[in-house]
Amino acid sequence: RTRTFSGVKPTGHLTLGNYLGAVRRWVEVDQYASDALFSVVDLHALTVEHDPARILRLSRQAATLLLASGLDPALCTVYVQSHVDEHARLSYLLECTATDGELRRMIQYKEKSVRARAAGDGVRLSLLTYPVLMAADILAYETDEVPVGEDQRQHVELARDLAVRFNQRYGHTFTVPRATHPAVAARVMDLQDPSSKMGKSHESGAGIVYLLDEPDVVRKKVMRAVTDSGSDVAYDKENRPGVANLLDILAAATDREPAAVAEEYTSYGSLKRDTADAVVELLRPVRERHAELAADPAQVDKVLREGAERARGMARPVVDRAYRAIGLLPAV
Ligand code: AQP
Repeated sequence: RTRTFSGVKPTGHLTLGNYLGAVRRWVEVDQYASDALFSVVDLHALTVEHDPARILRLSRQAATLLLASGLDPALCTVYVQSHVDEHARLSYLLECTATDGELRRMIQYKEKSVRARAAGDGVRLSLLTYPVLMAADILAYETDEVPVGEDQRQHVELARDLAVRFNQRYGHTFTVPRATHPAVAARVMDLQDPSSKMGKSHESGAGIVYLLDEPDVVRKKVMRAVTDSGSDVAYDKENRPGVANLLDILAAATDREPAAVAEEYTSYGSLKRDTADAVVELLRPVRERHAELAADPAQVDKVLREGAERARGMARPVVDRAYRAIGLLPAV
């Protein structure tokens, strides 16, 4: 069976981008079709200025939302990254495999380091090394497939490069993974700024639909989405990014093709109304289930405890093997 790994960072409330780009496929496809692990990757949330109490709250909320979205612990492994030491152990070996040049080339590093400097904060070293930790997340489980949004393509590419390099230098140790992306809505854009990704840690709350937004808030955000000049509806990502984003969202929410959806509309108003309705309906069961699960945190804790135990059992032999391969004296 194919092994699948993916994760979500508790840097903010989960968004429609996270859901359409990643979580929905984990729920509908990956947990059935593969041997899958899904993680709240909390160590990755420490790479920029953070508030400890907030990260703690958001980690619990993200785990609860993954279950509310439909991940079933009887089918897949759901856990928190920091509960499994193997990620950090392996990350160091991979730091000894990567070069600083290849990490400085990462687009996210370039963007976020500029932001951190502009805010007068130092750039944390972990912001540079974060893709290496992500490679460790993936390689520790002999992962074949990494279902992610388009924005993570470059990081999974690095994980592949490191796996190949390590195997060549020290003998076959890691499975070489590959990224998979959804056919539609692999990159959901900010409703207020269709040139930038809808990211949960971004400032513009008005352009971001959160999974836990009330229906009237979702409607307001979609109805106020920035559209392009012109008024006819056409699917043209380059010249009409705002409308194309709405078409992507509506198509993904209703399992259709964006270009076919475009043909059904002649005005932006009705496109926005239908998109808003589709998103409200898509998120309704997630919000309802979240409310139930949030009332029973002990149940979520149990899932995470058992998930971490299973994950540890899978990662430990792989990481031990890597320690031996790289030349470290085994502890007896
Ligand atoms: N806008 C998006 N469209 C499609 N997929 C997306 N993903 C994130 N945003 C979109 C995918 O969701 C999974 C988890 O994402 P994440 O937690 O790594 O990133 P984020 O929500 O983008 O969080 P941040 O903190 O705001 O990060 P940056 O600064 O990186 O944007 C991933 O599979 C991701 O591809």
